[in-house]
Amino acid sequence: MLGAGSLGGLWAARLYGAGLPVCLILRDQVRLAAYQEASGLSLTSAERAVSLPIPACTLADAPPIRRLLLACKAYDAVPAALDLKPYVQTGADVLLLQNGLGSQHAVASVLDHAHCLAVSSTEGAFRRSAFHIQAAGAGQNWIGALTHHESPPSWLEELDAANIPNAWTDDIATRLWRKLALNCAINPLTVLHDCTNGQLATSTDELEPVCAELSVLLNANGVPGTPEDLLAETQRVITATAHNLSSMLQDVRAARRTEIAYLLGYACTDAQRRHLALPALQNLHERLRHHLAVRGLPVD
Ligand code: NAD
Ligand code: KPL
Repeated sequence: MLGAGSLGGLWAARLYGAGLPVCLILRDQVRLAAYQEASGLSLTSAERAVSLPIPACTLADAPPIRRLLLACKAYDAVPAALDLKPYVQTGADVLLLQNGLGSQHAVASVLDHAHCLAVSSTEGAFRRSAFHIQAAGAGQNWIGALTHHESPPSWLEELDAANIPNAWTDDIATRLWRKLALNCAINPLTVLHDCTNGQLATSTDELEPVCAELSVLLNANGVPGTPEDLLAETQRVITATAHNLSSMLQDVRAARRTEIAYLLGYACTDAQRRHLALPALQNLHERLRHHLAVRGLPVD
Protein backbone atom coordinates (compact mmCIF):
# COMPACT_ATOMS: atom_id res chain seq x y z
CA MET A 1 0.00 0.00 0.00
CA LEU A 2 1.58 3.27 -1.05
CA GLY A 3 -0.23 6.30 0.30
CA ALA A 4 -0.88 5.57 3.96
CA GLY A 5 -3.24 8.56 4.18
CA SER A 6 -6.99 8.73 4.64
CA LEU A 7 -8.28 6.17 2.14
CA GLY A 8 -5.09 4.06 1.98
CA GLY A 9 -5.11 3.88 5.77
CA LEU A 10 -8.77 2.87 5.77
CA TRP A 11 -8.09 0.03 3.33
CA ALA A 12 -4.94 -1.08 5.17
CA ALA A 13 -6.69 -1.11 8.56
CA ARG A 14 -9.49 -3.35 7.27
CA LEU A 15 -7.14 -5.75 5.46
CA TYR A 16 -4.94 -6.01 8.54
CA GLY A 17 -7.98 -6.44 10.80
CA ALA A 18 -9.10 -9.37 8.62
CA GLY A 19 -5.71 -11.04 9.07
CA LEU A 20 -4.61 -10.42 5.48
CA PRO A 21 -0.97 -9.55 4.75
CA VAL A 22 -0.49 -5.84 4.20
CA CYS A 23 2.53 -3.57 4.23
CA LEU A 24 2.58 0.23 4.16
CA ILE A 25 5.26 1.80 1.99
CA LEU A 26 6.23 5.06 3.66
CA ARG A 27 8.05 7.94 2.03
CA ASP A 28 11.37 7.73 3.85
CA GLN A 29 13.19 6.71 7.05
CA VAL A 30 12.00 9.84 8.87
CA ARG A 31 8.36 9.00 8.15
CA LEU A 32 8.97 5.36 9.08
CA ALA A 33 10.50 6.38 12.42
CA ALA A 34 7.48 8.65 13.13
CA TYR A 35 5.15 5.75 12.28
CA GLN A 36 7.01 3.42 14.63
CA GLU A 37 6.95 6.11 17.33
CA ALA A 38 3.14 6.27 16.92
CA SER A 39 3.05 2.43 17.30
CA GLY A 40 1.32 2.09 13.95
CA LEU A 41 -1.95 3.29 12.51
CA SER A 42 -5.10 4.16 14.47
CA LEU A 43 -8.56 3.97 12.95
CA THR A 44 -11.68 5.52 14.44
CA SER A 45 -14.96 4.36 12.99
CA ALA A 46 -18.41 4.41 14.56
CA GLU A 47 -16.96 6.13 17.69
CA ARG A 48 -14.58 3.18 18.23
CA ALA A 49 -10.81 3.63 18.00
CA VAL A 50 -8.42 0.76 17.32
CA SER A 51 -4.67 0.78 17.19
CA LEU A 52 -3.16 -1.37 14.43
CA PRO A 53 0.55 -2.18 14.26
CA ILE A 54 0.47 -2.71 10.48
CA PRO A 55 3.93 -3.59 9.09
CA ALA A 56 5.56 -0.69 7.26
CA CYS A 57 8.74 -0.13 5.28
CA THR A 58 10.31 2.29 2.82
CA LEU A 59 10.48 1.46 -0.87
CA ALA A 60 14.15 0.52 -0.59
CA ASP A 61 13.22 -2.24 1.90
CA ALA A 62 9.97 -3.30 0.23
CA PRO A 63 9.51 -6.91 -0.85
CA PRO A 64 8.91 -7.49 -4.60
CA ILE A 65 5.48 -5.99 -5.26
CA ARG A 66 2.88 -8.29 -6.80
CA ARG A 67 -0.22 -6.40 -5.66
CA LEU A 68 -0.36 -2.71 -4.85
CA LEU A 69 -2.90 -0.12 -3.84
CA LEU A 70 -1.68 3.33 -4.90
CA ALA A 71 -3.79 5.66 -2.76
CA CYS A 72 -2.16 9.07 -3.04
CA LYS A 73 -3.44 12.36 -4.46
CA ALA A 74 -3.71 12.48 -8.26
CA TYR A 75 -0.74 14.89 -8.58
CA ASP A 76 1.50 12.53 -6.56
CA ALA A 77 0.60 9.42 -8.55
CA VAL A 78 3.09 9.68 -11.46
CA PRO A 79 6.08 10.65 -9.24
CA ALA A 80 5.21 7.71 -6.97
CA ALA A 81 4.88 5.37 -9.96
CA LEU A 82 8.32 6.39 -11.23
CA ASP A 83 9.79 5.52 -7.82
CA LEU A 84 7.83 2.27 -7.68
CA LYS A 85 8.65 1.08 -11.19
CA PRO A 86 11.76 -1.01 -10.38
CA TYR A 87 10.00 -2.73 -7.46
CA VAL A 88 6.73 -3.64 -9.22
CA GLN A 89 6.86 -7.17 -10.67
CA THR A 90 5.85 -7.86 -14.27
CA GLY A 91 2.11 -8.56 -14.37
CA ALA A 92 1.56 -7.20 -10.83
CA ASP A 93 -1.95 -5.94 -10.07
CA VAL A 94 -1.92 -2.20 -9.31
CA LEU A 95 -5.07 -0.51 -8.05
CA LEU A 96 -5.13 3.23 -8.74
CA LEU A 97 -7.27 5.08 -6.23
CA GLN A 98 -7.26 8.69 -7.40
CA ASN A 99 -10.07 11.16 -7.87
CA GLY A 100 -10.64 12.80 -11.23
CA LEU A 101 -9.15 11.69 -14.53
CA GLY A 102 -5.77 11.86 -16.20
CA SER A 103 -3.51 10.39 -13.56
CA GLN A 104 -4.69 6.78 -14.09
CA HIS A 105 -3.58 6.48 -17.73
CA ALA A 106 -0.39 8.42 -16.99
CA VAL A 107 0.52 5.94 -14.22
CA ALA A 108 -0.42 2.97 -16.42
CA SER A 109 2.06 4.14 -19.06
CA VAL A 110 4.81 4.47 -16.44
CA LEU A 111 3.98 1.02 -15.00
CA ASP A 112 3.52 -0.50 -18.45
CA HIS A 113 4.76 -3.91 -17.28
CA ALA A 114 2.00 -4.11 -14.62
CA HIS A 115 -1.73 -4.70 -14.75
CA CYS A 116 -3.35 -1.42 -13.69
CA LEU A 117 -6.96 -1.16 -12.54
CA ALA A 118 -8.76 2.03 -11.54
CA VAL A 119 -10.86 2.57 -8.43
CA SER A 120 -13.59 5.18 -8.10
CA SER A 121 -14.39 5.60 -4.43
CA THR A 122 -17.36 7.21 -2.74
CA GLU A 123 -16.12 6.26 0.75
CA GLY A 124 -15.08 9.08 3.06
CA ALA A 125 -12.16 9.36 5.48
CA PHE A 126 -9.87 12.03 6.85
CA ARG A 127 -6.76 12.19 8.97
CA ARG A 128 -7.09 13.32 12.58
CA SER A 129 -3.31 13.30 12.76
CA ALA A 130 -0.48 11.82 10.68
CA PHE A 131 -1.31 8.19 11.45
CA HIS A 132 -4.82 8.44 12.88
CA ILE A 133 -7.56 7.86 10.32
CA GLN A 134 -11.18 8.77 10.88
CA ALA A 135 -13.75 6.89 8.76
CA ALA A 136 -16.31 9.44 7.61
CA GLY A 137 -19.09 8.08 5.51
CA ALA A 138 -19.99 4.77 3.95
CA GLY A 139 -19.66 4.37 0.21
CA GLN A 140 -18.62 2.10 -2.61
CA ASN A 141 -15.35 1.33 -4.36
CA TRP A 142 -15.96 0.69 -8.04
CA ILE A 143 -13.10 -1.22 -9.60
CA GLY A 144 -12.47 -1.78 -13.30
CA ALA A 145 -9.93 -2.24 -16.04
CA LEU A 146 -8.57 0.90 -17.70
CA THR A 147 -8.63 -0.31 -21.28
CA HIS A 148 -9.69 -3.86 -22.14
CA HIS A 149 -12.74 -5.81 -21.17
CA GLU A 150 -11.73 -8.15 -18.32
CA SER A 151 -13.28 -10.54 -15.83
CA PRO A 152 -13.16 -9.49 -12.18
CA PRO A 153 -10.02 -10.78 -10.44
CA SER A 154 -10.52 -13.57 -7.89
CA TRP A 155 -8.78 -11.52 -5.16
CA LEU A 156 -11.82 -9.24 -4.88
CA GLU A 157 -12.96 -11.92 -2.41
CA GLU A 158 -10.20 -10.76 -0.10
CA LEU A 159 -11.69 -7.26 -0.13
CA ASP A 160 -15.06 -8.82 0.75
CA ALA A 161 -13.40 -10.74 3.59
CA ALA A 162 -11.96 -7.45 4.88
CA ASN A 163 -15.35 -5.69 4.63
CA ILE A 164 -14.01 -3.27 2.05
CA PRO A 165 -17.07 -2.38 -0.03
CA ASN A 166 -16.30 -3.15 -3.64
CA ALA A 167 -18.02 -3.78 -6.93
CA TRP A 168 -16.54 -4.68 -10.29
CA THR A 169 -17.57 -2.61 -13.28
CA ASP A 170 -16.94 -3.20 -16.99
CA ASP A 171 -17.10 0.57 -17.46
CA ILE A 172 -14.91 2.31 -14.88
CA ALA A 173 -14.54 5.30 -17.23
CA THR A 174 -18.23 6.10 -16.82
CA ARG A 175 -17.91 5.95 -13.01
CA LEU A 176 -14.86 8.20 -13.07
CA TRP A 177 -16.50 10.69 -15.45
CA ARG A 178 -19.72 10.87 -13.40
CA LYS A 179 -17.77 11.50 -10.20
CA LEU A 180 -15.59 14.05 -11.98
CA ALA A 181 -18.73 15.86 -13.16
CA LEU A 182 -20.15 16.03 -9.62
CA ASN A 183 -16.81 17.23 -8.27
CA CYS A 184 -16.57 19.87 -11.04
CA ALA A 185 -20.09 21.13 -10.34
CA ILE A 186 -19.85 21.22 -6.54
CA ASN A 187 -16.26 21.61 -5.35
CA PRO A 188 -15.17 24.79 -7.21
CA LEU A 189 -18.32 26.69 -6.21
CA THR A 190 -17.83 25.73 -2.54
CA VAL A 191 -14.31 27.14 -2.80
CA LEU A 192 -15.37 30.35 -4.55
CA HIS A 193 -18.19 30.95 -2.05
CA ASP A 194 -16.25 29.47 0.89
CA CYS A 195 -19.35 27.53 1.89
CA THR A 196 -20.61 24.09 2.85
CA ASN A 197 -22.02 21.83 0.13
CA GLY A 198 -25.52 22.49 1.48
CA GLN A 199 -25.18 26.24 1.00
CA LEU A 200 -25.07 25.63 -2.76
CA ALA A 201 -28.68 24.45 -2.64
CA THR A 202 -29.87 27.93 -3.63
CA SER A 203 -27.21 28.41 -6.36
CA THR A 204 -29.25 26.84 -9.17
CA ASP A 205 -28.46 29.79 -11.45
CA GLU A 206 -24.75 28.91 -11.20
CA LEU A 207 -25.16 25.12 -11.15
CA GLU A 208 -27.49 24.92 -14.14
CA PRO A 209 -25.15 26.13 -16.94
CA VAL A 210 -22.21 24.20 -15.48
CA CYS A 211 -24.23 20.96 -15.31
CA ALA A 212 -25.55 21.55 -18.84
CA GLU A 213 -22.00 21.86 -20.23
CA LEU A 214 -20.67 18.97 -18.14
CA SER A 215 -23.46 16.86 -19.55
CA VAL A 216 -22.34 17.75 -23.11
CA LEU A 217 -18.81 16.71 -22.17
CA LEU A 218 -19.99 13.44 -20.61
CA ASN A 219 -22.03 12.62 -23.73
CA ALA A 220 -19.00 13.37 -25.94
CA ASN A 221 -17.12 10.81 -23.84
CA GLY A 222 -19.81 8.18 -24.29
CA VAL A 223 -21.45 8.72 -20.90
CA PRO A 224 -25.22 9.03 -21.34
CA GLY A 225 -27.53 11.40 -19.46
CA THR A 226 -29.30 14.72 -19.88
CA PRO A 227 -28.39 18.10 -18.33
CA GLU A 228 -31.51 17.76 -16.16
CA ASP A 229 -30.32 14.34 -14.87
CA LEU A 230 -26.92 15.77 -13.94
CA LEU A 231 -28.40 18.82 -12.25
CA ALA A 232 -30.81 16.59 -10.28
CA GLU A 233 -27.95 14.26 -9.25
CA THR A 234 -25.82 17.25 -8.24
CA GLN A 235 -28.66 18.64 -6.12
CA ARG A 236 -29.20 15.21 -4.56
CA VAL A 237 -25.51 15.02 -3.56
CA ILE A 238 -25.63 18.61 -2.25
CA THR A 239 -28.56 17.68 -0.02
CA ALA A 240 -27.04 14.36 1.09
CA THR A 241 -23.72 16.05 1.99
CA ALA A 242 -25.22 19.37 3.11
CA HIS A 243 -23.04 19.71 6.24
CA ASN A 244 -19.78 18.68 4.48
CA LEU A 245 -16.99 20.93 3.39
CA SER A 246 -15.98 19.66 -0.06
CA SER A 247 -12.55 18.05 -0.28
CA MET A 248 -11.35 20.98 -2.42
CA LEU A 249 -12.49 23.58 0.11
CA GLN A 250 -10.80 21.59 2.89
CA ASP A 251 -7.59 21.66 0.84
CA VAL A 252 -7.85 25.41 0.21
CA ARG A 253 -8.59 26.23 3.84
CA ALA A 254 -5.59 24.13 4.88
CA ALA A 255 -3.46 25.85 2.19
CA ARG A 256 -2.87 22.47 0.50
CA ARG A 257 -2.57 21.84 -3.21
CA THR A 258 -5.89 20.88 -4.81
CA GLU A 259 -6.62 18.26 -7.47
CA ILE A 260 -7.96 20.97 -9.86
CA ALA A 261 -5.83 19.74 -12.76
CA TYR A 262 -7.50 16.31 -12.64
CA LEU A 263 -11.02 17.73 -12.27
CA LEU A 264 -11.93 21.06 -13.95
CA GLY A 265 -8.51 21.24 -15.64
CA TYR A 266 -9.00 17.80 -17.19
CA ALA A 267 -12.57 18.65 -18.22
CA CYS A 268 -11.53 21.91 -19.94
CA THR A 269 -8.58 20.30 -21.72
CA ASP A 270 -10.76 17.44 -22.93
CA ALA A 271 -13.38 19.94 -24.19
CA GLN A 272 -10.69 21.88 -26.10
CA ARG A 273 -9.32 18.68 -27.63
CA ARG A 274 -12.83 17.87 -28.85
CA HIS A 275 -13.40 21.45 -30.11
CA LEU A 276 -16.34 21.86 -27.74
CA ALA A 277 -17.08 25.42 -26.64
CA LEU A 278 -18.00 25.20 -22.95
CA PRO A 279 -17.84 28.83 -21.71
CA ALA A 280 -19.42 28.33 -18.27
CA LEU A 281 -16.93 25.57 -17.44
CA GLN A 282 -14.03 27.60 -18.81
CA ASN A 283 -15.13 30.63 -16.78
CA LEU A 284 -15.44 28.53 -13.60
CA HIS A 285 -11.94 27.14 -14.21
CA GLU A 286 -10.50 30.63 -14.67
CA ARG A 287 -12.21 31.95 -11.52
CA LEU A 288 -10.96 29.00 -9.51
CA ARG A 289 -7.40 29.36 -10.83
CA HIS A 290 -7.46 33.05 -9.93
CA HIS A 291 -8.82 32.27 -6.44
CA LEU A 292 -6.00 29.75 -5.88
CA ALA A 293 -3.31 32.03 -7.33
CA VAL A 294 -4.13 34.96 -5.03
CA ARG A 295 -3.79 32.56 -2.08
CA GLY A 296 -0.41 31.38 -3.31
CA LEU A 297 -1.71 27.90 -4.14
CA PRO A 298 -0.78 25.92 -7.27
CA VAL A 299 -3.20 26.50 -10.13
CA ASP A 300 -2.62 23.02 -11.54
P1 NAD B 1 -4.23 11.72 1.71
O1 NAD B 1 -3.51 12.97 1.40
O2 NAD B 1 -4.95 11.60 3.00
O3 NAD B 1 -3.23 10.50 1.61
C1 NAD B 1 -2.28 10.37 0.60
C2 NAD B 1 -1.02 9.82 1.23
O4 NAD B 1 -0.11 9.49 0.19
C3 NAD B 1 -0.30 10.82 2.15
O5 NAD B 1 -0.05 10.17 3.38
C4 NAD B 1 1.01 11.10 1.41
O6 NAD B 1 2.09 11.37 2.27
C5 NAD B 1 1.18 9.78 0.68
N1 NAD B 1 2.15 9.83 -0.43
C6 NAD B 1 2.12 10.63 -1.53
N2 NAD B 1 3.19 10.37 -2.31
C7 NAD B 1 3.90 9.41 -1.69
C8 NAD B 1 5.11 8.73 -1.98
N3 NAD B 1 5.80 8.98 -3.10
N4 NAD B 1 5.56 7.79 -1.12
C9 NAD B 1 4.87 7.51 0.01
N5 NAD B 1 3.70 8.11 0.37
C10 NAD B 1 3.24 9.05 -0.49
O7 NAD B 1 -5.23 11.47 0.47
P2 NAD B 1 -6.63 10.70 0.46
O8 NAD B 1 -7.68 11.58 1.05
O9 NAD B 1 -6.47 9.31 0.99
O10 NAD B 1 -6.92 10.69 -1.11
C11 NAD B 1 -6.33 9.77 -2.01
C12 NAD B 1 -7.14 9.89 -3.31
O11 NAD B 1 -8.46 9.43 -3.04
C13 NAD B 1 -7.29 11.33 -3.80
O12 NAD B 1 -7.25 11.39 -5.20
C14 NAD B 1 -8.67 11.74 -3.28
O13 NAD B 1 -9.30 12.77 -4.05
C15 NAD B 1 -9.41 10.43 -3.40
N6 NAD B 1 -10.58 10.33 -2.53
C16 NAD B 1 -10.48 10.65 -1.20
C17 NAD B 1 -11.60 10.53 -0.38
C18 NAD B 1 -11.52 10.82 1.10
O14 NAD B 1 -12.58 10.85 1.76
N7 NAD B 1 -10.35 11.05 1.69
C19 NAD B 1 -12.82 10.09 -0.93
C20 NAD B 1 -12.88 9.77 -2.28
C21 NAD B 1 -11.74 9.89 -3.07
O1 KPL C 1 -16.72 14.08 -3.43
C1 KPL C 1 -16.98 15.15 -2.87
C2 KPL C 1 -15.83 15.98 -2.47
O2 KPL C 1 -15.95 16.79 -1.57
O3 KPL C 1 -14.76 15.81 -3.10
C3 KPL C 1 -18.41 15.59 -2.68
C4 KPL C 1 -19.33 14.60 -3.37
C5 KPL C 1 -18.61 16.96 -3.26
C6 KPL C 1 -18.81 15.55 -1.22
O4 KPL C 1 -18.22 16.54 -0.46
